[in-house]
Amino acid sequence: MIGSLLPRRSILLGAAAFAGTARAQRLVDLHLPGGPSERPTSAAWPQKGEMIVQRARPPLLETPFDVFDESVFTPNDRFFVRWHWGDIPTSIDAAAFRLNVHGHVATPLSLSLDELMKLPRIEYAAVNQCSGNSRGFFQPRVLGAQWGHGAMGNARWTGVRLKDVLDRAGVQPGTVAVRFAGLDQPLVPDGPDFMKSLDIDHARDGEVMIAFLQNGEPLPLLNGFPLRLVVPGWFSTYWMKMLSDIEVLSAPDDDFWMAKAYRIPDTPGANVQPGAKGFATVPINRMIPRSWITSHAEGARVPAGTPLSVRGIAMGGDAGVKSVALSVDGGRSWTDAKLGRDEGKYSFRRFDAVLPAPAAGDLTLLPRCTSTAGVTQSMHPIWNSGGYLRGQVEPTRIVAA
Ligand SMILES: Nc1nc2c(c(=O)[nH]1)N[C@H]1C(S)=C(S)[C@@H](COP(=O)(O)O)O[C@H]1N2
Ligand SMILES: [Mo]
Repeated sequence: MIGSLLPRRSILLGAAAFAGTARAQRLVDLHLPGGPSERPTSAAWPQKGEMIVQRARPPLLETPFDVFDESVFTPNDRFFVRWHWGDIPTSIDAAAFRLNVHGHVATPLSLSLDELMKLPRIEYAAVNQCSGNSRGFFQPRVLGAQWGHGAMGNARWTGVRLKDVLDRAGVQPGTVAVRFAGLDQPLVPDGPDFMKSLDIDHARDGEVMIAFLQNGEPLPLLNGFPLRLVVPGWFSTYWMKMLSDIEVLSAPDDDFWMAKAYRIPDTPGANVQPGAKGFATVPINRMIPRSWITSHAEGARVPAGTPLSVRGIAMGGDAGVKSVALSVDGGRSWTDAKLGRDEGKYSFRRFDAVLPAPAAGDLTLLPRCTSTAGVTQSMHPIWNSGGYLRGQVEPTRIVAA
């Protein structure tokens, strides 16, 4: 069984890559305001093509933005990578691997990959987006990885329902949440092990998936081989990689990663004034609509006097993409874009449009997505100290000449 689907053992990670000695290929300008904006790329990480190196240990690898122009599905070897702790297994024995389910259950489980794969399969496309995607654009700047827009990716995920696994263990009355942990470990003795939890109703909604395939292939090791949680519509912090432990809880999760980290202001749009204090916070949760031009990079030159073809990608967040409109006059007038194939509501969706011939001069392209839940991207930036939930209309400035 394992042999037909998953490699018996994941690829060994090169020590050189972990030490961050991988050679830079080029510098990419992320156009981040207010600080260093260029980052080196490297193709030396195991199972990865050219990636922007935000940090080497633990690896934080960003997808170069031109990758999003090629397909609505992000190839596994260009899919972004983010880990909190540097102690990541460099090799996993698929035959010996077990997924443990314990806590407030009738029957604790220790499932092999073979056993897990006997459960009914589900498959859907979903965007995996880091809570801090685009954090580098926050002004004033905030602490944390200064990501451009490439801490996201879209894949077709295949796996089993979390619900089916929980049902097998027999969740007991009085359960409130389910907590997930992976095989990675803190590097420092007192560091809090990375764990995240979902409310029991969410965990049992039949959509949350324990995935073993990403775009039809075993997960790359850096993206969580052999199993990861997929929580469609929700930020990636919940998408536990190398998922090895599921704990059913009869009391709310008061662990660091839910109670202290990854919290957003409980205000409209998670927006607060810089320096504001005394507001309530909640764990980060659903994503919101976003869209980007992919056909033209910042600063691109286009012919003046010729109709302008543009294309890009949009996501609805926790819903589908209803429409994308484009403006070249700062938002005074909008033209509807043509939407590409619908790959499911949690997927990226392609859009394109032909805009009237621009006169010579600077031009700002503004794409704006409205989700099927009726949420439209804002024209205004938000701010919070975590650098979370950016969702404003993203300008691409080009020059017609
Ligand atoms: N085990 C484990 N899972 C994890 C994390 C982690 O540090 N350890 N980071 C989370 C965060 S914050 C993000 S953004 C995503 C990144 O997923 P990717 O590396 O596959 O792109 O993994 C999530 N799952
Ligand atoms: Mo993240």
